[in-house]
Parts: sequence; C-alpha cells; structure tokens
Amino acid sequence: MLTLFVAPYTVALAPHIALEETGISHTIQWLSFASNDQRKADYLAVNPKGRVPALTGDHGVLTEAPAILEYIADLSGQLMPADTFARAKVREMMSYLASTMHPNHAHGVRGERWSDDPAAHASMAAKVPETMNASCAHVESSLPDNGWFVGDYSVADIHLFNVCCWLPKDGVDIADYPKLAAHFAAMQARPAVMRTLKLTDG
Ligand SMILES: N[C@@H](CCC(=O)N[C@@H](CS)C(=O)NCC(=O)O)C(=O)O
Repeated sequence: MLTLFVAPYTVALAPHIALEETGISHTIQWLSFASNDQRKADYLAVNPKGRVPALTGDHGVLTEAPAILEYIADLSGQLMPADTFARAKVREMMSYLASTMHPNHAHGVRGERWSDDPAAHASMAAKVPETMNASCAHVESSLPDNGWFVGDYSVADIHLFNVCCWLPKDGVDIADYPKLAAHFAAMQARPAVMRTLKLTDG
C-alpha cells in the first residue's frame, strides 16, 4: 500500500490529485506545518529533507513532486502521453515548476532558507509578485489555445494547477493570463480535483 505524506496546499497536493485521478489504492498521512510536523523525528525518518511530499511503499521512499508524479503515472499507465517528445515536454514543464516557479513562490513564505536577515526576507517577499508574474507569462506562452498542456491530460497539468493555487497569495491575478485561467478552471471542474480539495479543506 502506498502512503503519501502531505500538508494542505503544499506541492504535495499534486501527487494527491494524481492518486485520486488514477484510482491507485493509497492512504494519506496529513502533516501540520503549524505544529512543525515536517521537522519532527518520526517524519525526518521518512524524509530527512523535512519537506512534503514523500511517498512510501513496498519499494521504499520517494520524494520530489515531479518524481512522485511520474512514478504514479508509470504505475497507473495514465497521466503521461505515449509520444516520446510529448513526454519530454511534460518533464520540461514539471522541471520548470519545481526549479523556478516553486522557488519564486517560496521566497515569499520561506525567506529564512536564503537569509537570516529580516530585511532581506521583506525584500525577497516584495519581489514575489514580479517573479511569479514573469513565470505566469512564460507558462501562458507555453500553453495551447485550448485543452491540456500536451494535448492529453498529464501530470504536468496537475503540477501546474497545484502551483497556480498559490497565485492569489503571491500577488498574481490569474485573469491576466487567459489560457492559464481557463486551464485552472478546467482543472477545478475535474471530479478527482474536487474530491482532493474537499479532503484538503477537511
Ligand atoms: N523540490 C521539492 C520541494 C518540496 C517543498 O519545498 N515542499 C514544501 C511545501 S510546498 C515543504 O515541505 N516545506 C516545509 C518546510 O520548508 O519546512 C518538491 O518539488 O517536492
């Protein structure tokens, strides 16, 4: 049995949605960041990085959202296109989300990772609307006029939706990006996404 360790509205939302979409049998282990569960010994024994998501199962522990998402896609035979180039495009988008857009967002809420200076935290947080808007403009230019990122619904769409959930707090109005806004609305309308958000909101 797979167990996914999550905290609400973190990047662990994406693998949670992927598990709901594919119907793979799993359990969800909820962590509270308010209680600093991610830094407690029992969770550090699962993921020494002290971050979510982490997925445990018979084969061991897997961390990093893009790796977990692709693993869920492989296990299920869903959520990844068959075409080799389209698969690479899915990985390209997830790499961008994990390595650029997510850190842009984190500069607003986790400034202590990069500086011990409160003035630097404020300066980093002030930059977030600019960097997240730049990322949204890039993603907007990558999306097709209609439909999912590579045609077939994939883990890249789920990962993108997850990151876009943070936009209101990051000072971005998704309405400024019509294709991204339509993509977000299409994701919200999916039954598996609705179920996952209901579980997340308790
Ligand atoms: N590169 C990782 C990032 C994971 C990450 O930073 N997760 C955040 C939540 S979005 C976290 O667990 N933060 C806890 C902390 O910083 O204490 C991934 O894509 O899975």
